[in-house]
Amino acid sequence: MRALLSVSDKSGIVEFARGLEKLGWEIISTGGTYKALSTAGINVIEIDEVTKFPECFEGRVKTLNPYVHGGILHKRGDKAHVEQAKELGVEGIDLVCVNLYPFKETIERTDDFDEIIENIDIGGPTMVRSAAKNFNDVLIVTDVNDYEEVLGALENGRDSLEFRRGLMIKAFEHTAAYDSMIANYMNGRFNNGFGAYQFITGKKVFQTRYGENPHQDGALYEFGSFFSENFRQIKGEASFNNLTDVNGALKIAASFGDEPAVCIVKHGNPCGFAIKSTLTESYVEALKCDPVSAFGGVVAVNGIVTKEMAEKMNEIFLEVIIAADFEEDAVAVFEKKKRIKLFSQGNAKLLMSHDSHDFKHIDGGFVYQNSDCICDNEVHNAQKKSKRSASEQEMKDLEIAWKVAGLTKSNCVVYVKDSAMVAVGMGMTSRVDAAQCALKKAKEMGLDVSGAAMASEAFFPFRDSIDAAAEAGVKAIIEPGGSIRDDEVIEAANEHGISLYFTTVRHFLH
Ligand code: 93A
Repeated sequence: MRALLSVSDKSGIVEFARGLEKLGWEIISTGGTYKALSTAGINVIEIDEVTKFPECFEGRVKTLNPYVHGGILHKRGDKAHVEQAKELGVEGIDLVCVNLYPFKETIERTDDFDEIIENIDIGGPTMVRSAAKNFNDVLIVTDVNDYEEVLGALENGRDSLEFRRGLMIKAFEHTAAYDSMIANYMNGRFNNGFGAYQFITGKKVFQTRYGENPHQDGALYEFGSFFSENFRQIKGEASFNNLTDVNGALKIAASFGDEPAVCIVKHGNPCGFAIKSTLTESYVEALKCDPVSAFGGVVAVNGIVTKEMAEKMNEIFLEVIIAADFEEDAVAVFEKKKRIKLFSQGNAKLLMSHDSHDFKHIDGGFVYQNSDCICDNEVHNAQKKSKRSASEQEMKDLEIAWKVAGLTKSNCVVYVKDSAMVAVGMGMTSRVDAAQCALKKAKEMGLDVSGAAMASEAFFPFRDSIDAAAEAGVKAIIEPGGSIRDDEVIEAANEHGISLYFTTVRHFLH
């Protein structure tokens, strides 16, 4: 049996080759891999001995050769193939171990286009695809973390068809991800970043128990390594719905830099948010907005959960807490609660991946766009349209309301008072319904909205929402502006003595 080892990432390769050698395998390698293995005292055949052709064009052509690809691709169970291989002097290659030129590391390190081009691997993916296609007869190893398992399988005769099929799928996922990364980079460099190739592939992180409903299958995929690096399941297993809710909560809680922000989400939308002087206080205030909805909700904490905070959170049933991290004795607080799930990012503050692309599945395809960003300066640069100016605290509240509104399902209206959300109406088919529904709920919760700031993620088409807000005592409003009835809206604000600001930016979220 012969193995071809050609790897850029050489970690673990010596041990893997040694293991293969022990099992009686012959080893063939390309230049750098050959050097690493022979230096370690392993018996290796250099690639040009097989190709009968020198590595050439500065290494661009090393393994692109019929002795290599014929050796991998011919069907061992097909008499004609075997005879032809014999005639042509093509010897079988039964295991291919390849990892590709480090394209990702290169684009992260440099803008030098020549260097980037040289780090597009051609021969590597070709071998991976050949071996994966012929998985019936050939093992294809593309992951450094699989070396031990592969050796174990070979040793114990467990390299079954099923095992090889698993390696084959991984191999095609690997080359697909590699090529989409290149396409994505080129789109970024030459096409203003606009291109959907990034979404063609993703890497499976884990299977969820089921999808949105128990009769659906589900899994988490990542484009890069965001979840592998920043998502730790401290207690419990993340479900499909947990992951989408965590996404909604995280985005809001991570939108205010290092501030001790806490966001409570239910079914993807916020039902509590606050930034107070400590995380515990923020949680307590956030919960007041809608404790009924918060029951079984998902809480994102922009910082580290302490024991004190955990005890507070443990007073009601929460389904998920996602935090930058947990202190050890904070985790212990939840030990006895069976159903609560704790996820952390292992950091000091919450992290977002900040994808520059966004897409949504529609039956038969997907719609694709650049990601929305609710920028800090949208509030700071907002145009004052009313006679009255917002106070410093109202300005802070407007900023919170504006950001939360931009990350909440349209139509939405958000009311914030003293840095805590006091009312929210979202996902409504009319804006005035969103505004009034929020107020109705605040009343039910016994919350006083007077003196609050209010934001709408898209313009108010009529003055009715302003009148309703005034009646509830709202003192400052922020919205994009741009309605043909803006004058009416401004007039209403002035009549009621409300400060009104236009951002000129709309943040629909459907
Ligand atoms: O330059 S290539 O696109 N052309 C080839 O024929 C080829 N064969 C293997 N890249 C090629 N490789 C890649 O070389 C492998 O995918 C691997 O990443 C790397 C290993 O080179 P070395 O053993 O010289 O370090």
